[in-house]
Amino acid sequence: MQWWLDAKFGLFIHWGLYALPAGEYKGRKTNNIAEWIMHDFQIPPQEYAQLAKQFNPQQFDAKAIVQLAKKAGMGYIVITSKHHEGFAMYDSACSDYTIVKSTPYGRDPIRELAMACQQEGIRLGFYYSQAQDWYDENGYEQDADNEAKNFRKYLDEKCKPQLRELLTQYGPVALIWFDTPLIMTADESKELRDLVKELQPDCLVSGRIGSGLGDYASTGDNFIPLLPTKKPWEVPATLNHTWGFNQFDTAWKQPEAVIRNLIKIVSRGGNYLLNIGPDGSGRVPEESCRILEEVGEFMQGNEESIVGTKALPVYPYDLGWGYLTGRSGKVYIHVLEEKPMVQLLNVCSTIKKVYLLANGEELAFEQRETCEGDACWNIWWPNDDQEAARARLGAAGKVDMVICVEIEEEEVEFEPIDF
Ligand code: JFZ
Repeated sequence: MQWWLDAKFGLFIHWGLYALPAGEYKGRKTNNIAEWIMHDFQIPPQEYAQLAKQFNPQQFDAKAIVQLAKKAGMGYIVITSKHHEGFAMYDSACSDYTIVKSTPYGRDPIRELAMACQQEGIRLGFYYSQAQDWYDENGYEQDADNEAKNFRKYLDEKCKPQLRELLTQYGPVALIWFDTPLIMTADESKELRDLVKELQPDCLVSGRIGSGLGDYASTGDNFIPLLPTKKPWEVPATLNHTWGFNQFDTAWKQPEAVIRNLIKIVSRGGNYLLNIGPDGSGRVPEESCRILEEVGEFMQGNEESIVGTKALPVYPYDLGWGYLTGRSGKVYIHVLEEKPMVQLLNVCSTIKKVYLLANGEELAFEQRETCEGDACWNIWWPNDDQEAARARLGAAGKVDMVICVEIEEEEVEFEPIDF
């Protein structure tokens, strides 16, 4: 799974029939995430299924989405192949409830995305709601009477056959993003994991397969672990509140907040899986595009400090003004605030060279002991003028000024605090 560890940044796509009501059904607005509208308003399956007749997302442009992800510096894409609503967003032979068979659109957007990803050299994974299926009478539903269902039948007749399709019809699949296992047993989760690995041994399995059987863990939306974890982890996150498109949700995160999150997550060794929700016409909300484009401007000059980095040993201080990332022989100091100069205490590695990552400008440095006898790095901006240095970095320095410190040693070493 080295590719996944190196990628650090991915694009999540939540897209399904829920993009049509987009947060409002029969005059009623939902307060919850838009892809839950069928459950939240208890819309009967046959009624909800009528949405398919209006689904004709002519604006969906797989190539443009892949390019958006690439420009933002993302290394993989994960798209909903079937969310809890039960509707297959791909050409599935084992159900009639699919975008190809039951909509006027009649095309397979996932095939188009898979082809675009292959052309652009970006990995593609599929979200698949393995336990919840609100359309299938034997699929689980949160807060419903699940014990009465014949889940075995659903597993054998829908879930496993559909997974088999996804893993045999679209070329190499990077990962299956399972979700909300609810009361699935460990054996059932294991059965799905085994099926994935049998069909594509290199395909990763997300943590929400249940019973700790994932190759990595997913946290809750924007929950970032404070301390190192046993398993690799990823933070799935939205750009506003909802995953699926909600016409009323305008609480967009600022690009600066997204960039800060990315750095914080990567500095702690995690991945950031950032979501877009195309609307009912297939269009990606303009705000989402704008945010991702700005993240791309940061990544343009600073990608080396994000992609392919690994978590450093835990630095003993909370810097407040920034974060550290690194790779063999290099430490990247991410400076997010105004600072006359940059000082790091308790770092003992030997400096070779210090420069601004995005333009290569060298910075003066000093390696010494403080009056207290602590190892210390001091680094100065050219002419002691951070603002002028920031201006020379252009868009790459707007939020974060990344200082690259080349060191003699492979691994940076921090002195523990001993007082
Ligand atoms: C789930 C889905 O129900 C939701 O629609 C969306 O697909 C999201 C990515 O995943 O919601 C969850 C599931 C688990 C947590 C948070 C949201 N969690 O563990 O904190």
